[in-house]
Amino acid sequence: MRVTALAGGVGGARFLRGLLAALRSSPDPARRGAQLTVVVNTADDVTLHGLRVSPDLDSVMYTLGGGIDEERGWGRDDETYGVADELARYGQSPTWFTLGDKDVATHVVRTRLLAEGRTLTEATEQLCRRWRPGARLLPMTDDVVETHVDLAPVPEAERAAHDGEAGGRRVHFQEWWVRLHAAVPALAIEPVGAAAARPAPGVLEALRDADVVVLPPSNPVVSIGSILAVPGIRDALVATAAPVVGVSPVIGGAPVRGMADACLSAIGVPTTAAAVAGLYADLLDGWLIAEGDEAPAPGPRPLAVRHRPLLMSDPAATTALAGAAVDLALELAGQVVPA
Ligand code: FO1
Repeated sequence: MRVTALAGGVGGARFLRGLLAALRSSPDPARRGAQLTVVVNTADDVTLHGLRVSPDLDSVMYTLGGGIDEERGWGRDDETYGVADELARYGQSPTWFTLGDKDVATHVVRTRLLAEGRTLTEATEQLCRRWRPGARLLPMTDDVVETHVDLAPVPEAERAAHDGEAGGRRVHFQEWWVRLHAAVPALAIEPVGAAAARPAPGVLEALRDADVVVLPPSNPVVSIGSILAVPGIRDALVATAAPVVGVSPVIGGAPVRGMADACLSAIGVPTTAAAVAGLYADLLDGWLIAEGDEAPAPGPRPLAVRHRPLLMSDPAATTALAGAAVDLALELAGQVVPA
């Protein structure tokens, strides 16, 4: 069985760990032996201090490989910050994005491989040789895509609450997300470079040849939305014979985690499970939503909706949620789902 997932960072990575646990612990031998391929968002990537940082690839790699800081969901466990302290003493900015010492090694390796002419796919493969994440991690593209955010003007009286930001300018997604906590309204969010980007090698094949495709509860705008903005990926999802099953990142009008509501507002979409499903209406076959949330109105494609506990509060709950996504996919594929 071939399972392909799209993913962003923290939430996506946790879900994927549950997905691997659900597959490996299944009584069904096909699921136990399933191969997981993850197509990871790279539009959060940023160059800092000359180092190429791929936060979502790293969050997935460290989470599945056992090196993640569990509390934050990004960066390395047992981290120290000697390099960041020294950079600040040299007056190097930005200081609002902190690279831990162990994490820096990952960026040094990636940056060096890219400078030597390797692709991001090849650099990721090399980094994964150490981490053995139990899944094939593919960047969505080897081309540079970076999400930029148009900030609304910030009234003078409110600037102090936003780190002195006056707004009315375009910033990298990370500056909006990390420095401004997505609290300055975004007028537009654009994955710059996406329209000219090509899917990384293996991405379209992984979608075409999959038996099951899963959309974890990742940010529908800056994670899944950026992946879908790479020409060819959305079409491959529409065309694949595999059932495409998604998990809502919204429960009862609020994001499960993170600040997806700020991103949805920027594109004029309400923060509801039904509205998020609408963003995927052309490609989605199954949708897991929380008890009490409304099913989306019928769209262009038949959609099977199930109510399930969506909170990834502990590993058991996360495994059960991911297992429910696979159950629904196999039900839609016409396969009997063992109890
Ligand atoms: N998030 C923060 O809020 N502050 C940071 O200083 C920070 C550093 C960082 C370093 C490496 C990395 O892989 C991720 C890091 N993140 C940090 C998380 C990251 O910026 C975002 O949460 C993701 O890009 C959103 O998916």
